Amino acid sequence: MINPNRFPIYADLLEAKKQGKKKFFALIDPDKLHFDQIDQTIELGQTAQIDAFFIGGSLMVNNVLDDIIIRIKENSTIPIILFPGSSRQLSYKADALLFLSLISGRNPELLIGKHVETAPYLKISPLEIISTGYMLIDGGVPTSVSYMSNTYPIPATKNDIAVCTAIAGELLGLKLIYMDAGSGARQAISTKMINAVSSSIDIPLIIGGGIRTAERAYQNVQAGADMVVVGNALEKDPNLIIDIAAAVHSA
Ligand code: 1GP
Repeated sequence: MINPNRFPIYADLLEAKKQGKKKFFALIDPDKLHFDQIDQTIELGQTAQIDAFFIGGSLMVNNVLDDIIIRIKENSTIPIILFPGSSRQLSYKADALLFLSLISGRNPELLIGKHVETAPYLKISPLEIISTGYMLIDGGVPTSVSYMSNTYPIPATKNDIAVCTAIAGELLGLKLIYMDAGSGARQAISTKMINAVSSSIDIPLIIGGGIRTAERAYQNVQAGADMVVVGNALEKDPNLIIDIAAAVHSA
């Protein structure tokens, strides 16, 4: 039983899954979004009542993580979840952090090494820590995550490998599975793979990477995704937030 006082965001995700309510998260990559675009994205996110802002990126060369979080907090009530591309992307000002274990890869640093380094900081942090099995799926182009993590993604048609990897993550006690084709993927994850994985696990499933339209987001939640993440497409057209949120919430 999850304590909702200690894990309010995760408890809400579990409750939503139980009730069949789907969630939409907008990803903000501080390196890509210009500061003048941020205000518009926050406003649209608030209007569309998105379920959270994810913040993270592969590099994060701009030192603006705290500034962006403060800006969101000042102008919206949407929860902020860190989706860190590295162990340096930590801010105590956010609400929660996905403690990612790259279970599709075989790089020990990203399975446990970095976790050991950051554990003492996370233990004393006010952040809600949500352990997450992160699975990269081949999206048709080499992605930043694949290069930076020095791992191969799971081939796009190997549903059985994806299923077994997700089950292993669940049995290890991870609280979420996040299947990601990588930011800017040419092909989003197939609805067949989403369906196969979602029907094999009981923990919530997040899908991201290469989702560019409300239709695609809708198909993903219909196929079994509990949550959908979109980043790239919103950088090009922030107004998409409204359509995608409506599509996901209608499912
Ligand atoms: C990437 O899943 C996220 O890690 C979002 O991908 O930027 O392609 O929407 P996009």
